[in-house]
Amino acid sequence: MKLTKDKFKEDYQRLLTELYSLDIKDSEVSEQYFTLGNLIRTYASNDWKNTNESYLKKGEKQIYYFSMEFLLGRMLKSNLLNLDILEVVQKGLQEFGIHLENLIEFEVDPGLGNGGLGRLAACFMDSMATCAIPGHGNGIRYKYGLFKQKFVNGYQMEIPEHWLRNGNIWEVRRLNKAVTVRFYGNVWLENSSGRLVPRYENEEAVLAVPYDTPIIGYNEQTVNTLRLWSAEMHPQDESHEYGAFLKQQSQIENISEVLYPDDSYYDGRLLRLKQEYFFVSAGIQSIIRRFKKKDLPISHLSEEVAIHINDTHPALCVPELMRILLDDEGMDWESAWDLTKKVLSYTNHTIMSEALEKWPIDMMSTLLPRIHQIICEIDQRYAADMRYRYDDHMIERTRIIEGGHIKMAHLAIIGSHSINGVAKLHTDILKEKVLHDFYLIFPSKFNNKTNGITQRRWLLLSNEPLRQFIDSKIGSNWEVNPTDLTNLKAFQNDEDTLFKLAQIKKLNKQRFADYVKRTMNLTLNPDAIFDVQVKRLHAYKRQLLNLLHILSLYFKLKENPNAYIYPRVFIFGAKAAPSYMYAKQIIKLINSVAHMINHDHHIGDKLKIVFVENYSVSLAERIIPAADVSEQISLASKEASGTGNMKLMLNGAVTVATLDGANVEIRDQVGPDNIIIFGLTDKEVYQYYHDGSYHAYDYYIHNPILHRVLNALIDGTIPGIEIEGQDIFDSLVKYGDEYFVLRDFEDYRLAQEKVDQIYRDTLRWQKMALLNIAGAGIFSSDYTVLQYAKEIWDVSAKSTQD
Ligand code: TH1
Repeated sequence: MKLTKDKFKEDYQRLLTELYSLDIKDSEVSEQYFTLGNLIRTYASNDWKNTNESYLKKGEKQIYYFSMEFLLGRMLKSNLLNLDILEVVQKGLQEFGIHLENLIEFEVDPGLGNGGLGRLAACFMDSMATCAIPGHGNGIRYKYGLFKQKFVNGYQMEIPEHWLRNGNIWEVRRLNKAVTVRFYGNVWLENSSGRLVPRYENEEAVLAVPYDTPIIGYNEQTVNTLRLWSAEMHPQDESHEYGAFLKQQSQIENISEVLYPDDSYYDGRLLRLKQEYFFVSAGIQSIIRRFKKKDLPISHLSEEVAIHINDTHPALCVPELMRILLDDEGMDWESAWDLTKKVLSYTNHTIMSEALEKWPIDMMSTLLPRIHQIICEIDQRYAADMRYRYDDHMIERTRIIEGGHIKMAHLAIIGSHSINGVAKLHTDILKEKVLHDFYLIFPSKFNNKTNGITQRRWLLLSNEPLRQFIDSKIGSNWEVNPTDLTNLKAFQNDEDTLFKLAQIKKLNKQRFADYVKRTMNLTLNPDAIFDVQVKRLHAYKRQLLNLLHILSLYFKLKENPNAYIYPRVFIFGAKAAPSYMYAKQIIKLINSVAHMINHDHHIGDKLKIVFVENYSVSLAERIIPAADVSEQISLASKEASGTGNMKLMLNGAVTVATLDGANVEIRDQVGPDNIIIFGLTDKEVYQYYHDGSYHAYDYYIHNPILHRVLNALIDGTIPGIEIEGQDIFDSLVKYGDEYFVLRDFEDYRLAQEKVDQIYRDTLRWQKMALLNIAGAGIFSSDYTVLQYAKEIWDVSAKSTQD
């Protein structure tokens, strides 16, 4: 938008006085923050209104992205950037003596997601608005987001995060758009003029109230909507006796109270199923109501609406859309089924079996009796349809209801026209292994959409020095067309460029070091290699492999204080699900090793471990620009894609990686010389599963370095980990080492020696860094959503140039 500094100052001064009856000089950060937030909203409000109006036209197909999680991060700076007023506002505030940075830091980071899945949804929101795709989010307005992590004596403690305490400047409550969602009760079908219609009794009605957040595109016109639903007491119930009222109120509000803190894990609790149906039903009802404003027959729904299911958590979209088409719209089964499949599409994000949702039949039939009926019918018709084409085993393996459970992935696949994986390798594994049966039955439904990240948050906002530097080399067109970053390749042998790149990295490392000094009172050497592993704590991601290697360096230095190791700072950030004991033990272990090494005066600057508390989007924005090395070391085949890997390369980190998830595509982009690959391949892992020939114990016995390191877990070397050390030791040495940590250890150690060697040659290292930045453009989520739009949702992005 066009805004001059003087106009901004005038607006700001007036609004602050209007809101708080104060002069700027007497205002505090909170007042300054809320004033700016309010002002940004008014600046965006016309575009929001116009975007919404334009979307009501016939033929303007709307995309709805259904997700349990939207991990947006702070929004002040990104809204300023996307409105293209960041600089004007910064300067205007400066003249009032206000530092924009302080207002940015004042905002609470809303943690409405666990990790990659939720952050992907947030990147997609930003990219859809930027690419002028009519795409909206649909989710839950959790009162408590992901817990706040604290370390107490090295153990993770979880503290509730009441992110709404100071209010939320970005949302609009729209009570007039509320809908009713029904649970429990009895249902039966009655004949009414030749048609079976459901009759209900004793249901529990919940009011779903939407809160809308504008999603501002970086294109001067589009403002899309993220609609999050909050559960409230239904007005019809407010006449109850007071005690009963309070009890029921808290039961109902429970539905949108808290985000389940599990990443890549299924915890089959009733409340979770309630949450899933709650936002699915509310979302679809509001979509249908909006569609009806277009005055088209319901059979046109698939021309006007696409609904995307982010993992299986919203898979109840299948029976819920069927319910509405059958019961409310009076369609026949076949037409409703055709339409449902045309509207819905599904993304699979994991092959980990413990993450696959399967709900007990009884739970479903009690909580959602009508939905249960519809699922049964879908299942029976599926089995009947297949009977002539496939044998009984195939049908049993693929049907929705089996062994007393409803398999949500099967429901999503059967009920939609598209299923995609999130990286090439992941999609291939789905097709060839995990979902092979379905691939045989529905080959044309399967496709790949490699994940992406928004270059706006992950470079323009969080790494201004690098942004300016790139602009000075290749101009700024890469900001809207990120594959233009490949133009940086022209400078790969330019010494001046490479030294400047090294300087920028050092500046970012110094900034992060200052933060660590301030918050943890730990001094870091900015000339050390900053080696980063930030992601959820999960056994398959193998933070343990990283830690065992650190211990090997430590013992090397202990045994030979003159051993020349290039100084390193190992940076960890990770939350563990509160009920995931093994992951929490690993946190305790990392903290204990950190304590031991950081306090060993003989080690000094050569090794440091920083385990940041409460890893979050805002912390990622601080850490990633300061990374030299990106640790992407999951067991091959387990990490569906990864997206931190993309953020880190975009900021010039060199990846140490297994050939897993999108690491494979990163290697293809940068070439094998600019990434350090190690470890088993997915094929080798499957071979081990097949022949059962992996014996972790042999590696413990035969590799002396590994032997020494593993013994340290149980011989008292590391203070304070008696129980954890033994349990982790046993998991690796005695109980099979599920994720092949010992198998990959030696290869990883050698890969890390390579890092140490190459880093000594600044020009060589910075050339790798440069080529990583140059190759990262293809991983912009702008391209990813454009592919979804064209190949799955069947909508074209409007040109943003007019
Ligand atoms: C993650 C995947 O583990 C990760 O590899 C991928 O990059 C990311 O999704 C985005 O596609 C997943 N997060 C969850 C969270 C839950 C269940 C399954 C997955 S898979 C709750």
